Amino acid sequence: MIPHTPSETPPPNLSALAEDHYFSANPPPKDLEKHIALAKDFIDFHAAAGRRLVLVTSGGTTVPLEKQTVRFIDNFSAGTRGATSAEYFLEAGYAVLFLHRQFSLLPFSRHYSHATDCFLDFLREGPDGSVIARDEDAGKMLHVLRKYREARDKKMLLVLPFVSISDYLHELRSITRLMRPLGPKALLYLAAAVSDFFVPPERMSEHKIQSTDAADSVLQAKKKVAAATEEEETFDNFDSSPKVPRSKRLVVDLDPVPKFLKNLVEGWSPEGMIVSFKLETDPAILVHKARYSLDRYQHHLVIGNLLATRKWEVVFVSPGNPDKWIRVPRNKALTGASPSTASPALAAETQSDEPLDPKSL
Ligand code: 9Z3
Repeated sequence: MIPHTPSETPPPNLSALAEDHYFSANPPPKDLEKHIALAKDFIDFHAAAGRRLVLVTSGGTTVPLEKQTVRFIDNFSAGTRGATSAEYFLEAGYAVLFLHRQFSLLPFSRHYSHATDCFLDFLREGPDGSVIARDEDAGKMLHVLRKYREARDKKMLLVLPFVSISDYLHELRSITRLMRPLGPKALLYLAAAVSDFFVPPERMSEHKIQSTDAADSVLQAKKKVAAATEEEETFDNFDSSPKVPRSKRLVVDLDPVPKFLKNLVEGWSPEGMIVSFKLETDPAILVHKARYSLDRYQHHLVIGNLLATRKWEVVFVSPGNPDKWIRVPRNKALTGASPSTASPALAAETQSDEPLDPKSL
């Protein structure tokens, strides 16, 4: 979710003070310490081998409306870009730390987890009651299985989940700080669809937001009297249903998520190579917004994409270079292709017309 601010007034960067405030006001995910320990082992192991390591972020972040969360705001991202790119990075020799939205697509299993590609459709019953791959699918399945096993057995892939925007930011900050000793061998590939708005904890309801006043007598006897007399008769023309009293509506008031990219570039990972993604829906502003982001945060590459065409075209925007569009034939995009050694394309979902070498990024 990326807002277009018509005035182009930059939202405030997250100063060190604001950073401390954000991370102390928004509680960390309950598994953060466990994730940090796993990430540290993984990073140390690959640092000792002198290997390049990429942090791939993938999938959407939720915006909880309640502390004990029943409802949340979400976005469209399935994690296809992140999961696909992770396979290409592995193919190119990178160790991959895959920070993804819980239950979004994962490298390798993504080939068999869409509703249209359910793994059960690829299996059949053998004569002896065993379960085997269908003949027509066995070749590709074996290829994916071997790649998956190789990554797992060589400890090349660490998969860590997040759910909410604050989980994501806590995880991102902790992991990128751990990656600092890798210096330029650390690559950050930020493909997660990160919410720009959130409900700050001081305005977040502890319990499920109520849609009726049925519980008022138990919970808020006094408040109920005030609400009934004052609010139930309050109407406004805020939207197209002015006949609904305000007390019966859910009006969601969101704050901007502090811009963390500056802190990441300057503080959390000053030597790492940083690739961010910019998503827009309006083609007229995509490149401008990507360039604006690059100028503002001074990192290495912004990959721009449009919601409608993201599966087959992206634009690379990098300092001192002309914009570079990478396109794959539409009918080849997202066919579930696995990377081949010949084509370690990074940003596109399948092989690009102009394969890119990650070393050249
Ligand atoms: C992207 O633009 C990704 O390419 C997509 C991938 C989310 C479109 P799918 O998961 O989609 O394959 O369905 N990510 C957006 C990254 C983002 O939100 N960037 C923020 C920003 O530009 C923070 S770095 O402000």
